[in-house]
Amino acid sequence: MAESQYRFSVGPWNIGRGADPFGPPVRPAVSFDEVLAVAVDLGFDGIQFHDDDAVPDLENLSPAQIVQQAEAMKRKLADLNMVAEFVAPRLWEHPSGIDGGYTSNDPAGRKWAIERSKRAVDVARAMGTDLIVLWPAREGTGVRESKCPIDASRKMIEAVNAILAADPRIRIAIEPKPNEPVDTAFIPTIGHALALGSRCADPARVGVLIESAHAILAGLDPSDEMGFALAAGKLWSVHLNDQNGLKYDQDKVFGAANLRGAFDQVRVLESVDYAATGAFVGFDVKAQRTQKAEQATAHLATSQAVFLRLVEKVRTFPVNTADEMIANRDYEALERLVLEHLLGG
Ligand code: GLO
Ligand code: MG
Repeated sequence: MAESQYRFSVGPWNIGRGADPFGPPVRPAVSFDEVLAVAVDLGFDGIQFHDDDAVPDLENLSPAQIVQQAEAMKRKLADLNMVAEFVAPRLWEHPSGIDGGYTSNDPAGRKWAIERSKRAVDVARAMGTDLIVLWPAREGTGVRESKCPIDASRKMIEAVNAILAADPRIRIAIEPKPNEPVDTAFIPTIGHALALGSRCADPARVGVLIESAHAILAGLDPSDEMGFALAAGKLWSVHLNDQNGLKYDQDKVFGAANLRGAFDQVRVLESVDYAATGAFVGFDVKAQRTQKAEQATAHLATSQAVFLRLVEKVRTFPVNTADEMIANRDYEALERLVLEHLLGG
């Protein structure tokens, strides 16, 4: 049975201000230093970064200045015994990325996206992480006929190849999501991400980050998605959270909508001793809009607590009894065993 200790990570965007498409922010901005203090308090070891979380305003800095600031950030983290887990080029907020980055119909937009991604590689290197996360946010369409899906696939591969070529040590974890902000994304699932990776110049350096909610939005089971990636040795990070069915991306507390589904995700991670691989357990969770500012980090503490409780549930699961039931094809008994175990019986 696995006994390894998990390392947790979080991104600054997980302490949000409560804005949604129907209302403005309801809480004051939280500085990066405050985010760090929360992460330290929770005993997290890693910070997930967008490139401009690490180096604000990087579009207006020279490559040398970017590296200098990223190195300063690395030192700041090291002083707190923390590290950067990954860097993700934030392509979806800048005007040049309005029609998508790598698959934009505008050649200047595509060029910008690749250049910006190379800067993210510089940031990652300077911060001592070899992991780039690509969430292909706007790589898709709102109007299906506006882009050619065959072309899009080719452009995605070209972009991934350009990023791989920027640094021979860099690894890329693709974080697929089927929709939002686009209607239909070109890389909607883990299967697509892995297939894309296998067609790149160096498939060994392309893996995936699985977000629970994104799998659910694609109508898939997050633990099975994880299993599929783990079988290929490609699960390089996770964004644990939850999602109540097919609606907007909710980023709920881990286990909040489907506790059994959360148990199954922890179970699949435990089955391969994921903690021992050194990979982080990352959360991508949002505080409710109704939450007061001074209580706006409870969702992180709860996600971590639920995760750790579920680790215990997995480690104390009566495996032998379950195996007998499986051998006897008595899956109804297995169903009861799982439910009773989760209920504390
Ligand atoms: C949004 C994504 C987003 C990414 C983050 C890292 O749905 O989950 O939060 O994980 O920007 O690239
Ligand atoms: Mg995510």
